[in-house]
Amino acid sequence: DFDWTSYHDLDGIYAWLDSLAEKYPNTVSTIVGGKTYEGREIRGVKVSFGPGKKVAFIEGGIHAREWISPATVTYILNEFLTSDNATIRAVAESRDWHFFPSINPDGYVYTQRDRMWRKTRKPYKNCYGADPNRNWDYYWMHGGASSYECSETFAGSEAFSEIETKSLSEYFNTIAKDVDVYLAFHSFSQLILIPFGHAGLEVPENNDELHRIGKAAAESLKNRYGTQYVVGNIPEAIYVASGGSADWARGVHRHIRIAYTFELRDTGRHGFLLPPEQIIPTGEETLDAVVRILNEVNSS
Ligand code: 0X9
Ligand code: ZN
Repeated sequence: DFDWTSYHDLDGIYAWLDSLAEKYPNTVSTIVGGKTYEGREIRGVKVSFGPGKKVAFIEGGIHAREWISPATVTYILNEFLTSDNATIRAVAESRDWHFFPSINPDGYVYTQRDRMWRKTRKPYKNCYGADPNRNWDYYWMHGGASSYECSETFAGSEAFSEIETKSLSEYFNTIAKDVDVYLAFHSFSQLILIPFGHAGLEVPENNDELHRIGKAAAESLKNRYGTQYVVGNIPEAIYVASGGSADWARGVHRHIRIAYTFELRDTGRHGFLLPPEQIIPTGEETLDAVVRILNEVNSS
């Protein structure tokens, strides 16, 4: 049975998504957002409590080894469906939601054999895979990305060279006009990252708003267990990194004003190998942050 006391493999996550569509047929439908080099589907769910809502898009697992990301995304999805907390309910029902817990499925499957795998699994000359968070077509290869295929930050042979990012971006383009919030979940470092990541220090037109809401989210997150997050634009808070998914969403679809990339627990003690005992507390505090972001957006 699906729970948040251990990490689940891709089949387990996909079976759980199917079970949600069965259990909540009026609210949840499964969606295919794209496909992978090895022929898998990038699967997700659409959650809709009624017509006429803006869409919030949530992605996890773009980096295969960051297991807390799919676990947290599924945790939040489950709470939106089951919580009877009035604040959570109001936020859940304020949007349609697209949840994609694991958008690099080939990589995630491969981490069952090679736990520290990060990239996709398409073969290149001397090595496998591109960094799918360097492969999106917005300022592609404009800093913090490598053209060497064996690098962990290999940007791919061109923008959208990876079928995962290309197909998911095409899916996204079909819903983009209704999207107003984009959230990407990674680990680790406890950061709330604001676009943009490419060299040159471009900031969004609503940079101040993104800082204000990001800080409010970090405060709500901290209120649960004292976990401290740093909020900032990508180059200052972490490093220059171009071709990221949230940058593409915010940069290409300029009406999507709210875009963040979370780096979840921890700050390095366990790193990518975050113990499963921390899934639920991470899920709870991250839900607090997401609820705060939506509450801020909905009231401004
Ligand atoms: O390097 C990355 O892709 C992210 N850090 S991680 O340790 N999870 O690999 C940071 C992403 C920065 N975000 C964007 N450029 N959008
Ligand atoms: Zn990552």
